[in-house]
Amino acid sequence: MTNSSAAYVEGVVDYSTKIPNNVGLVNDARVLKALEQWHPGYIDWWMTMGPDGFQTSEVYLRTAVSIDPKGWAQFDYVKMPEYRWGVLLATKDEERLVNFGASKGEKAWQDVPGEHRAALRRLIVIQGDTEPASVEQQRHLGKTAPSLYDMRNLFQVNVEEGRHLWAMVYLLHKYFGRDGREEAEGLLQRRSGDHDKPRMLGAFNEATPDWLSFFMFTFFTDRDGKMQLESLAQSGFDPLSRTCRFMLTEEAHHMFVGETGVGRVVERTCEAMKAAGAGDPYDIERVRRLGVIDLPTIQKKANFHYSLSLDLFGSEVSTNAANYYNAGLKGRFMETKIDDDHLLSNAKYPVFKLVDGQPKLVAEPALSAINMRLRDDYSKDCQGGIGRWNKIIEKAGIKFELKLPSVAFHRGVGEFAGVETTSDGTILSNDEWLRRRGEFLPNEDDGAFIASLMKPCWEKGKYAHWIAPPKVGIDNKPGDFEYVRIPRA
Ligand code: BYC
Ligand code: FE
Ligand code: FE
Repeated sequence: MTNSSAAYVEGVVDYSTKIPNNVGLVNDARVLKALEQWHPGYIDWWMTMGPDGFQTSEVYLRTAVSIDPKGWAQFDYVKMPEYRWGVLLATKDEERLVNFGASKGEKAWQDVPGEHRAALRRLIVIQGDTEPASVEQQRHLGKTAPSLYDMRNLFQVNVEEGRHLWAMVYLLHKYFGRDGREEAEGLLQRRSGDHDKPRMLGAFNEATPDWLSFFMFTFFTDRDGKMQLESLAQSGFDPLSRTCRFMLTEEAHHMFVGETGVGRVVERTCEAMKAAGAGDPYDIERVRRLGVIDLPTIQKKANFHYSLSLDLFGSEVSTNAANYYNAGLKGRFMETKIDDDHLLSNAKYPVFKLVDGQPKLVAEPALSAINMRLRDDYSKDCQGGIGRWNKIIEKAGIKFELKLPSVAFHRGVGEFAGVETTSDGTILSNDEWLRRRGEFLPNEDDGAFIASLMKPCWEKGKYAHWIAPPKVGIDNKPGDFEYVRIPRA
């Protein structure tokens, strides 16, 4: 046979190098070496900060053998530290253009334009920082998994978030030279929730203490990930666009885990209420005695994760966002499908602002309101899932509706960072907020109750009492499939 470099075919994942990839690393000695040197630090991070207690378990995981849909979903048992984390980009479109901003109409950039170097590096580093952060946040959850099916989904999400870190680190090594290398090191140094070297964005320093939080996180926060990746997928910097397009195919599974996870919790609660003839969703004590999570507490968890995730969109009115757009670096959701000039020179966009102490819509220059627009698209996307959860409740004949809280509620970033409100956006004094906070956000009791349910259920085909089994297995496996093989201690 010929040497491996001759065998490299665009689009096919090359497993001959230590780092599986479809970017021809075999012909790119400098970057291959840089990534090989970064690899041990990554594994060290995975062993110390990745899933605690399951590094020798065999997990039924999905990996990519090629980037077309068929070659992508290959399943097999792997020990997570042996997972082949790789660099996978969507196929290159030679005709692709910069589709918005001042450089609109130019050929998409295959290299980093000098004047946009700092901004691009910053966007890539922020994106990269969230990926390992989420793995750190979720590292203790395996121990309380409500089933082997759920445990496997957690680990699938974790290894893919690890791969997303690889995706950003590849861009840093390939396109940013020495400072790229330093940033890649930094991504392994920061730690979620650490006092001295925290992760960069707020929501990624919060705890994910239980499985309902995990499902809410993958529903709400991974969905911010989806929206941010969608807008970076529009980037005029083509390698970033291609990277994000492939990541989005993985992201879909993360949101599936979140939506069906919460849906199954809701379903189980409704079933138990019906079976016991406990029709009042607000009789929390009674519902909890059934060993399931009451709907008002599920609402509070949603309030918490939605509000934290809204903060990830930055300020409603942002010059950073305007600059990124104008520079052609970060576009709008579905940019190329929008029918306008893609320059936003005179356009306006309605922004929710605090006017005379009340939340009101105010027309702002659309260019400055890019974050707000993406956030609105995000809220619409969230609303879809909420509607599907409500269908489950309705079908059970229970009078309760889950809702997204007001965008003014519990905010740490932007227009509403300085005020406290009820979940429907009525402004509260500080005293009232302190007194009523527990009506809107999980309080200590709620946390303790949920924690009391978090007992491992690792028998094949069995599910913890508080969550319904899924409709279908992963990879169409039967109900009693052993998704994770845990070695006996
Ligand atoms: N926490 O102009 P502003 C994911 C800072 S999730 C702390 O309002 P901008 C995933 C900001 O940096 C997706 N600080 O905001 C999900 C700025 O600092 P400087 C992650 C914050 O820049 C689940 C200042 O406040 N990807 O992938 O327009 C599992 C004023 O900023 C926060 C991205 O975010 C915050 N929440 O927008 C795994 C994409 N928000 O300049 C993974 C890349 C803002 O004063 N990032 N600040 O020092 C971006 O596009 C933008 O940087 C942001 C902020 C949307 C984050
Ligand atoms: Fe990710
Ligand atoms: Fe994700």
